[in-house]
Amino acid sequence: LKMENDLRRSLANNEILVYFQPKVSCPDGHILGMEALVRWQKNGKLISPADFVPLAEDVGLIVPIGRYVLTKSCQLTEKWRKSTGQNLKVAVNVSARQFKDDDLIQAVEDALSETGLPISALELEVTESALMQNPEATKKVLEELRKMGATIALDDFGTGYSSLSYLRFFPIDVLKIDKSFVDGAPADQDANMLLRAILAMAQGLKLRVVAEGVESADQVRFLHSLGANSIQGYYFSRPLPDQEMGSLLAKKV
Ligand code: G
Ligand code: G
Ligand code: NA
Ligand code: MN
Repeated sequence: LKMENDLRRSLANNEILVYFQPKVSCPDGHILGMEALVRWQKNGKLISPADFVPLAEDVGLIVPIGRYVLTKSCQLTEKWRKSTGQNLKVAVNVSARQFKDDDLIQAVEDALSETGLPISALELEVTESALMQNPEATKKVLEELRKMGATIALDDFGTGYSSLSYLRFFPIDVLKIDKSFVDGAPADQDANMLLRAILAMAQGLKLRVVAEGVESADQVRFLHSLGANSIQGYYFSRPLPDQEMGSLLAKKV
């Protein structure tokens, strides 16, 4: 309860921060865009989303926090698009609770009109388990967002328990291959075989792919050899505060 009350005050106290992790082209490392990753700066200490997003979801605070992250992400990305002249995209994570309790379409429209970001630059990342909490209703919202011009990415792909038929049921543009599949590559033959199968399936279904958790040059080479064209991970960059993300863009793009 103490943590819930602290979290309740965190937005008003400017303690909710948005970090950004670059998504880069494989193998050359050209920055294509970034994923927004929320942080809670509580008494000077950074708390990772794994340690407060589940609580925020349970008590409904993920709705105002999610709106804040969305608006901040659109605002900064529009600034970086202007300063670099590059067609950068931003990916924002969305929880099941936001589909249920918030008018997500209105939230997106508000964020875009407030910031001027074109909707073609906005990607929404949804996990398989979030999709499965209310498949029919979630599908309708995603179809509407996609019709408006947003991109839909399936996060943590391969870690859920649902059948692959949902890849056709939901309007999905991008698969984010979970870090657990990338971890073993290229030393572990089983990991390599799974990555190869996922990439072949994605190509067959005409889905774009982002490999997550890429930490080594060997992994970059291997993913490139399998036809992966976009990667995210510590090898290129950790999630960065917005000023550092801005500096990186100024240097690299
Ligand atoms: O940044 P980090 O790797 O610690 O993120 C851990 C988890 O928290 C990831 O699964 C990510 O999807 C989730 N997460 C990060 N930022 C957000 C956010 O803004 N909203 C929601 N709903 N989840 C987030
Ligand atoms: O949304 P998702 O659950 O995929 O969140 C990505 C999480 O993975 C974030 O917490 C981010 O900090 C973390 N992450 C991103 N790249 C790497 C990486 O290369 N290695 C490790 N260990 N974690 C990573
Ligand atoms: Na994510
Ligand atoms: Mn992920």
